[in-house]
Amino acid sequence: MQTSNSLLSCLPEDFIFGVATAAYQIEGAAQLDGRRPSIWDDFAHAGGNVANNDSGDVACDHYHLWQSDLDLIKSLNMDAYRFSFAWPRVIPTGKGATNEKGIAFYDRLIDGCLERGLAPFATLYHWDLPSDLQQYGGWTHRDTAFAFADYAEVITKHFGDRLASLTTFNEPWCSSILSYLYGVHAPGKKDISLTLKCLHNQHLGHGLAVQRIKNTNPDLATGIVLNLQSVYPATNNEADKAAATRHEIFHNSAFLDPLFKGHYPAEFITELAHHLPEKWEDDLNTIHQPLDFWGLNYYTPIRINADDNPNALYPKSLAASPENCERTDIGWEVAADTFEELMIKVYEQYTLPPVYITENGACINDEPIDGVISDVRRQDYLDQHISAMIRAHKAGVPVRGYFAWSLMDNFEWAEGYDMRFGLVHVDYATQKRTIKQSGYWYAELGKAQLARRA
Ligand code: IFM
Repeated sequence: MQTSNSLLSCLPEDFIFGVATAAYQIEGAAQLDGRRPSIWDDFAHAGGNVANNDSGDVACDHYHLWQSDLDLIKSLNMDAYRFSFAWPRVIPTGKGATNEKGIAFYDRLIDGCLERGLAPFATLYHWDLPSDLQQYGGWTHRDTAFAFADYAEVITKHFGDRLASLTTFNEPWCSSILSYLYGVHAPGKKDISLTLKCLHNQHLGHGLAVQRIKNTNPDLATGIVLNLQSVYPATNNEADKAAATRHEIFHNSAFLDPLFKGHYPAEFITELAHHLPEKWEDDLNTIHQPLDFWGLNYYTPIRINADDNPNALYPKSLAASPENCERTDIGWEVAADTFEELMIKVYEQYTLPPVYITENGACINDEPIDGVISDVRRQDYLDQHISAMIRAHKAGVPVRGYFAWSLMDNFEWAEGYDMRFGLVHVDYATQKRTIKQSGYWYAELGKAQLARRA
């Protein structure tokens, strides 16, 4: 197997490498300088929703340590930094008045990126909906889509000329299906009807926001980040194959089709249209906006069995748990070939703009031994997946950049702080950062790419 470093010359010289984070996972300072609560503050504080009842109250204290964190990114030889704005820090009640201190924080952060030669790739929504909007139904209420578009305009007006790109949503699958159907993420509901309303209103919010961003700053590269599932039937039997197809429709096409084709999949409509908001058809043109790029977040494949429970909901699929496969410490299967296959397949099926791999990484919970973190399994994971991405590029996929998830260990949502995805270890008691072996390895890759441009 070729290593990613030996394959680097297959990429264009302007291909970028970066690291990614998200506001609620790293910033902390949750009650400081005018920030009001988000649904994640409420979900975490409610108790019983997050491992150890952890919360993002302090997280990595990046709100105060942002300068040394940006220095760290620079020391890893990165081209770019992907982060998200916290909506409740910028517009604390979700709509209306902006918060100058919150805006000043992102001014410092973005200027700090630019001073260090790091391209700022920003996300508007990485799941921290202002709680004041949730009181009125949050994403299940149509007004939230319009509040989101106003927020997009505020961000674009103030920061747009300094950003390398702006994406609307990070992984809308998580903020709709995982949050409203499986109840694993905030606000922790289990209701198919609310799920479909939330999913559609997020699509609408995306379309409205893209229009506002482009009206405000036509030059700002605009996109959306999807965590597409790479779906395989668990066996060769016909029922499992059919279930895998249904699963793909529900979990991938319900996002890709409206965004990139301007309609929902036919089977999805037959099965579920009665749960969509009234007059959903009228929104399709707004949802289907031209984009400059899209982002793909990829971690693991999913193997599917048919769910033969007569009461099972569409898509009547169950995730299988394959035996004897390599897994990361969060239990996710490692299979880099599936990443390459997904990238190629999605470009065969859709007419898409260029893609950035906006997240990819491994949960490996290795701790320091004598100050050294030898996270060999993360290094291997990254090497295999970057190699797979380069093979997809060679096969014609227009991939423009790769962001490792994550810069540093952080608040891993319902898993709290137990699960570590960082290239940099965080000691949460002291906030000490220690670059892991995988971080040094990734820094060498970044250095080799920089050297190609010298
Ligand atoms: O930590 C998350 C991130 O916020 C979104 N994508 C997946 C990561 C790992 O679970």
